[in-house]
Amino acid sequence: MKNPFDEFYHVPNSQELLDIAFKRSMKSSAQVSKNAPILIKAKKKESKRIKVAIEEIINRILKIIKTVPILDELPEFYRELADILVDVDELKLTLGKLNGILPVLHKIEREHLSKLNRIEAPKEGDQIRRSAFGRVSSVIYKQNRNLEYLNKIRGSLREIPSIDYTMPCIVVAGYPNVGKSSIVKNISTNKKLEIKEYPFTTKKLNMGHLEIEKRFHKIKIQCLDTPGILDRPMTKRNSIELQAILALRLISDLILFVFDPTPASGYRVESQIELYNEIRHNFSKERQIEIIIIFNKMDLAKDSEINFLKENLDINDSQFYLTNALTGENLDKLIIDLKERYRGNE
Ligand SMILES: Nc1nc2c(ncn2[C@@H]2O[C@H](COP(=O)(O)OP(=O)(O)OP(=O)(O)O)[C@@H](O)[C@H]2O)c(=O)[nH]1
Ligand SMILES: [Mg+2]
Repeated sequence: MKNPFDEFYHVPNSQELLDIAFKRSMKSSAQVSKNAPILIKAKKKESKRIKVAIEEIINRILKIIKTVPILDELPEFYRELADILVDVDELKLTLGKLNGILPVLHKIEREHLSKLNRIEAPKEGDQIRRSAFGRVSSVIYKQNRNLEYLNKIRGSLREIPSIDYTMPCIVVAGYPNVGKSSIVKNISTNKKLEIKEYPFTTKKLNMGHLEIEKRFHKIKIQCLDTPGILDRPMTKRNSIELQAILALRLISDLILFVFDPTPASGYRVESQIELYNEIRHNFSKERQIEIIIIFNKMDLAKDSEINFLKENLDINDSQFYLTNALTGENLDKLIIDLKERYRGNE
């Protein structure tokens, strides 16, 4: 499913909104016969300007409200992710406030059009239009914080990856700085992933794809890079970690758990093991989702460090991949394994 926030377009601030509306309004021309009296011409011209400006603003506000999906109707993954990324109550309140000014704008329009009807000199028409624009501006300026808030959260909601529920999804998880993004970059089509020597480089979910050739057709597998997770209680986890937890909980078909056996990541191996056990118990066992274990940074890892992990996880050499995500060493074996799993019995 395409990211439901994909069509949440740029939200203009108050000034932009007013500029657009007033510009359109002043360009508008009323249909009035050349020979009509000047007073009639003035009335028609100004009433058209008022109508165009207010209509433009109302339409734009309605469009903003409509492009934000109704959160309660979204699939669980998107709904919960939106909940992590933004304050959903504040979002609803903001949309409500914007909706609330629509009747006010209609009222300003009605009042000024009726005043225009009663003018006795053409120059009064200009004054009434100015007064209408003044009232509209003051209503819209008061919405500036709401408009800017919407535009701000739009940034993070639009970055949510599109998930195809009909395709398998491998979720790559582990402690920060262990090489998750380096692995996804190496094995998938997503070559844009940011890789840095410090933890929490990845702050959001990023999708990549792997293509698998079946006998008669190709299938695509999704491969999701996630932010690092620390071994700590769920209530202490921040919104960056929670995105990874959510992906594990709701969209993983297979988990690649990445360990850094060396001190390079800056985190203790014992803590990584604790996290692995939590994920195994909470997100894999019940749903019978398999975990593939990766010991990354093999170029740095000492035998003693690898053995320590093996012993503590109680696994043998055939139960993990020893990889170097920078050179790709042994990742080819991992890809073959993944392809075997998804190729199934052709
Ligand atoms: N020597 C060595 N360095 C590696 C290897 N894999 C990754 N690195 C380095 O480890 C650092 C972290 O790599 P990332 O791929 O950003 O790690 P990550 O797990 O995605 O990190 P976060 O997004 O911060 O959680 C970078 O400096 C990488 O160059 C490896 O196999 N060997
Ligand atoms: Mg990363």
